[in-house]
Amino acid sequence: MRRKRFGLIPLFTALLCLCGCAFSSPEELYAVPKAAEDYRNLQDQIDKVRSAGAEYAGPLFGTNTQPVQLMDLDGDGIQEAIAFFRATSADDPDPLKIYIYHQMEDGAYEVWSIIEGDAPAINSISYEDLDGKTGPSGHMDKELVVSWRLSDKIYRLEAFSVTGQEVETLLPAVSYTDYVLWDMDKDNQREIVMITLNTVDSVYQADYYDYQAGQMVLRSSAPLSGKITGLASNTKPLASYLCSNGVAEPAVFVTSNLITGVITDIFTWQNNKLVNITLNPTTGMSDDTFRLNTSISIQDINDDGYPEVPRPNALPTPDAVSSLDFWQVQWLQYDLKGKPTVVSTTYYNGEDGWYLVMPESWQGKVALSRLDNTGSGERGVLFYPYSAEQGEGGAALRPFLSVYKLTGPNRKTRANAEGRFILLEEDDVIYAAELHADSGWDCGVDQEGLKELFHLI
Ligand SMILES: [Ca+2]
Ligand SMILES: [Ca+2]
Ligand SMILES: [Ca+2]
Repeated sequence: MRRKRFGLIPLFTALLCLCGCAFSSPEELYAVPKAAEDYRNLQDQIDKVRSAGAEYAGPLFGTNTQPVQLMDLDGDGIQEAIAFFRATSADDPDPLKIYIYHQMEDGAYEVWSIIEGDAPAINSISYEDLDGKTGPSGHMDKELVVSWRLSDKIYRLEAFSVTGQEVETLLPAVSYTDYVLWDMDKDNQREIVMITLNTVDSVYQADYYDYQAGQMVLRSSAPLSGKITGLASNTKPLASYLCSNGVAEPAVFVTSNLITGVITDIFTWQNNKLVNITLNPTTGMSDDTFRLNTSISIQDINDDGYPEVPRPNALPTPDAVSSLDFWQVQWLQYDLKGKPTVVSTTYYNGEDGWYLVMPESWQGKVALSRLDNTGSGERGVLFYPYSAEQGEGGAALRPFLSVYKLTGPNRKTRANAEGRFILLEEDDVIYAAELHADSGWDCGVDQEGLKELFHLI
């Protein structure tokens, strides 16, 4: 067996007890429930490690968090078992152990190799074919992409290839803030796009690592927007596509915090370079994507498979020219050159979980206010005709539309109150509306039209 040691500066000598819960059933421990005999065979091997002084220490985050996982790493059609341990002895310089077990023909398991790490915990693990190789039976092999967690802000990414008992390091441990695996260059194989925010050395960039001759090689880097303070906590880097001249182009959307709002950088692979397509070279910022409102996230608002970047603008209320309570959102798609196109404009009500597509004729001509009666389970938004020229007090006295979110036992009665009609009904919520003929403004939308414009978030 070959041991692969993962060396780190011994900054973190104290072991954090991050995985103290007691596991009870095999289902909690194993990625895939196994036949009783296989389970016993594997358990025999695992018990040896545990009784020699180790505890389970599965990855903390991501989709693969079980302390025992099954994956065909060498592409021979037989799943290996990957088990995660932490040595209980404080003297062990590499307390984290990733055991890779191979199942033999008689069903018994043997240890193929052990990957060791000097970190308090494993943050996450991914299995990905990075090298494009296939195994003995023609199955795709899988590499291990391990994120070692040194602290709650410091991670290191390392990638390993497992061929039989041989473990090779494809990517030596690199500090990073977040990463995605995505096929950026359209060769049907994913690369690593690593995001690094290092405020100490002022490094804010995305790095593109691609497989070349046995290594993941840093082929290109591109800057993130300057002045960012960290990645947005409610929007993870998103690996997806943008639409350029009708063609789907791989792209990574990275949303970061600024002191006053959020900003999105969009990265694509063009002419053998990683490009931040939204970055304004003059300001060093993706200015066009900046937004004050941090709660409205990138999403595929029009269901066409491409994510849209929100551009929220505060809407007027009857009392104020602008308030931060009501937002009209333009949803933008960017092409490869970073040119935006508005694909939809909505009033977005994150609080009540719905949005309304704003007809062209309403834009700049609507003010909003709230009419909530939380005691009776009624949350309402009123739409008023509004004239920007008049500014303050430019809203009419009477609304032309009310939209209600109704909850509570008598919601059905309230939804059917005179003048109201139902937009959408769920188990314990009814969304209803009322068009007011006495507002003096023809909004150009009838009941059926409004139902089409109304959507849940
Ligand atoms: Ca295998
Ligand atoms: Ca690729
Ligand atoms: Ca879309």
